[in-house]
This record gives sequence, C-alpha cells and structure tokens, in this order.
Amino acid sequence: MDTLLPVASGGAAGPPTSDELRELYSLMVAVRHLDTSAIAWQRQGIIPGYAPELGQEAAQVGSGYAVDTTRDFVFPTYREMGVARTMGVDMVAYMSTHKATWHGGLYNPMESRLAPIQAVVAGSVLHAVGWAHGQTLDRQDGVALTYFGDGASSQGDVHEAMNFAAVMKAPVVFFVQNNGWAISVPTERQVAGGSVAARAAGYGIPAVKIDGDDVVAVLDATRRAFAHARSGNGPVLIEAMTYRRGPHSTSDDPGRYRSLDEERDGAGTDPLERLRQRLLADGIADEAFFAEALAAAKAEEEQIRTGIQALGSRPGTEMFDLVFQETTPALKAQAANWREESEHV
Ligand SMILES: Cc1ncc(C[n+]2csc(CCOP(=O)(O)OP(=O)(O)O)c2C)c(N)n1
Ligand SMILES: [Mg+2]
Repeated sequence: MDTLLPVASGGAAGPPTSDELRELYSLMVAVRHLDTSAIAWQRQGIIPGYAPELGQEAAQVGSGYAVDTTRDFVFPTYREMGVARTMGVDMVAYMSTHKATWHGGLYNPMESRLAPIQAVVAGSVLHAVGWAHGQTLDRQDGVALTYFGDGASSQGDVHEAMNFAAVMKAPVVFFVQNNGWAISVPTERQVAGGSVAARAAGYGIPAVKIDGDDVVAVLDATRRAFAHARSGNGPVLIEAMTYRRGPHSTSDDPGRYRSLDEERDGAGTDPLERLRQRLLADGIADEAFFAEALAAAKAEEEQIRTGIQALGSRPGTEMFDLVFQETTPALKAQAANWREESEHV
C-alpha cells in the first residue's frame, strides 16, 4: 500500500549514495552491538532494565537518518535507542534512563531534538502532534516524527492524535514499527483489520506500508514523508513491517507465548545481514570495511559502558523541581511528604 505520492520538491532525495549506504551500515552495526551489549549489562547488574530492539535496526536507523536536527523534532517510545544513536544523541545520557539514574534520559531534548524517552504507550504521539501544530502557529518549517508500536495503535490517544493532526494539517510523520508483538499479544489480536496503515485513509492521511527490514526502503519512505509534511500537506503515516526478535524487555520471557520455530519464521532475514549482502553485491563495501565498522562499534560500546558505570545518582528533589517551571501547591505538598519519608526531616 502506498497512498503517499512521490514528492517532486521539498527535499526528497534520490536513492542513497554509496557513502550514505556505508554510513547506514556503520550505524546499524553500532546499534546492534550496543543493543545486544545492553542486555549483557542488565544480566551483569550494570543496569536494572532495558527494552531491546534486535531486528528493528533498519526501521530505526533508516527513519532516524531522514531527520534534520536543525529544525525537526522526534518523539520516541522506550525502544528507540537506534533512532537516538542515528541522530547523534549522547549515548551515556540516553542509557542513563536504563540505569534508572533519570527518567527519560539525561540528554538535552532541545539541543538533541529528541524528546525524553516515553514509557507511556502512545504518549509520544500526542506530544508530537502538539509540537507540530505549534510549528504551524509559529510559521516554522519543522516536522515532528513520532514513533509508536502496533500495540499502541489500539490506544484511543492515537486516533485522537491522527484526527487532530489531519484536521489541522499538522506537519507530523506517524512512524509505526509493527514488530508483530505488544509484549505477549500478537498483532492479529491487537490490530483489527490487520493493518495500521489502512486506518490512515479514514482520516484522509496518506500512508505507506513498507518492508521495515530494508533500510533503503525505510529511508526513502521517511524522506518522502518529511518532504510531504514540510510542504504544508499535513501528516503522513508509515507502517514499517518488522519483527521483535528478542524479548519485550529484559524482564520478559518470550518462551511463555511463542515457540522458537514461530520466532524463526516471523523474523525472516536479519536486516543487518541484508544490507551487508547488498553492499557486497553492489561492490560498495568489502570485508575490511565490515571488520572496521564492528571494531568501531566495540570501542564505542566500551566507552558508553564506562560512562554508564561512572554515573552517580541524581538528587531526589529533582523529581519535583523539574516538573513545571512554576511549581503547584499539590506538588509542593508531595515534595514535603517525600522529604519527610526519605530524609526524615
Ligand atoms: C498507557 C500504557 N498502557 C500500558 C502500558 C504497558 N505496556 C508497556 S509496553 C506495552 C506494549 C506495547 O506494544 P507496542 O505498542 O506494539 O510496542 P513494542 O513494545 O512492541 O515496541 C504495554 C501494554 C504502558 N506502558 N502504558
Ligand atoms: Mg509491537
């Protein structure tokens, strides 16, 4: 399905160059290595929890690569480490949320253009539409990119957000990673009609359903969607079909709801291996390049792990101080209660 017509102007580029393809590969290797390492960190007690994205690297790197961090803004869920890495976010600051040092990550959202990590399912979608509408009101040309899952698409919030965005022609790209599962619930038990992209028609929103494991297809669709939204045509929906190869989180055991055979069948070909084969076949990269990319990914992971281990705890009062610019009486009362209980003052 593709109701998003090709965009002739407004920034949609042609196919990625060889340099871009090599960069996409390096990013995907860095993300794969950091992601699998983060699970090991959790098992080793370095971080208390993590939501892996194994198998979703193409969907995340391809879409994150289309973002213009000088003017766009990205609203992630809890599973967008690959997007953050692609956008150049400081990864120690990003991972701090998984160390439970700080909710949402210690990076600066205004500078990085990545909103705080969002654990409320579908929460990021509403925030994105609000920000995008603000761009219209301020006569700016930024586009919001919001991520959500197949499971989140059944939340009322998503329908309200899509309807509002379409009515107001808000410049927002709704990026659904349909990874087959919402924790233990398969897509067919979560999405009536079987397709999130098909729903966009009901709101008059152009949509495209893509192979989310093909990084080039993801980049192309996202660039077209950005160009469409930036030219004042309103929102776009992309449904990237992918597969969550690992557990929902480090506290999940997929063996309780799917067999290894189902997992193998559902996962298909590894997106990283697909890109590797493509680069080899087209003579764009060789084994030496792949080895170098992996070595760089390993060095980077070591640096991030060291940074995470060195992170101290944050003062607990920040929980209250940083909620609103001007605090409220209710929040003041909660802060006083918390101080009494935790510091016995
Ligand atoms: C409002 C809300 N309801 C329920 C949850 C618990 N919860 C966390 S993740 C999740 C499943 C989400 O699945 P999906 O949207 O497909 O994203 P995925 O985890 O597959 O990336 C649920 C129900 C939550 N965090 N927030
Ligand atoms: Mg899902």
